[in-house]
Amino acid sequence: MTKLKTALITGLLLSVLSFSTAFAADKTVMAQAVKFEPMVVEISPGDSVSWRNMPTHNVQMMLVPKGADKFTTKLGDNFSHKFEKEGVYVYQCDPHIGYGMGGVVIVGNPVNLDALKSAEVSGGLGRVLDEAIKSAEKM
Ligand SMILES: [Cu+2]
Repeated sequence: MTKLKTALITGLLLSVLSFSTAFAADKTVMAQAVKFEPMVVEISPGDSVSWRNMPTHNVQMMLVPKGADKFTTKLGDNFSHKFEKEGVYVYQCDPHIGYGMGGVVIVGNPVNLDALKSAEVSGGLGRVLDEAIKSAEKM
């Protein structure tokens, strides 16, 4: 390969890389009363979600794809998280899950849909899970 070709290809690769980094998206979820708005967000691997307006709320990941981080945020804290692993994430707000306050993050393809369908949860989280399955099946 000539030096020119190598340089051209290297330049192309670098611009593709910086393009994808520059356009990594950040979606915002707002806590409103006892709901997350929007309840379901769809992102690509490498994108982030920011939870805002969280004075009396938190996020606890309840169902996540295999190998993904099951994190819990501190009550009252705004929070951002970068999602790397593909799949459906189902979370709840601990104080308000009785009212069905929870949400769903779908990262790339819903690779863990079967696991979600066989998950045994009820009550508020069960309603959030139903929404997660419904959204994932539409993809
Ligand atoms: Cu809450």
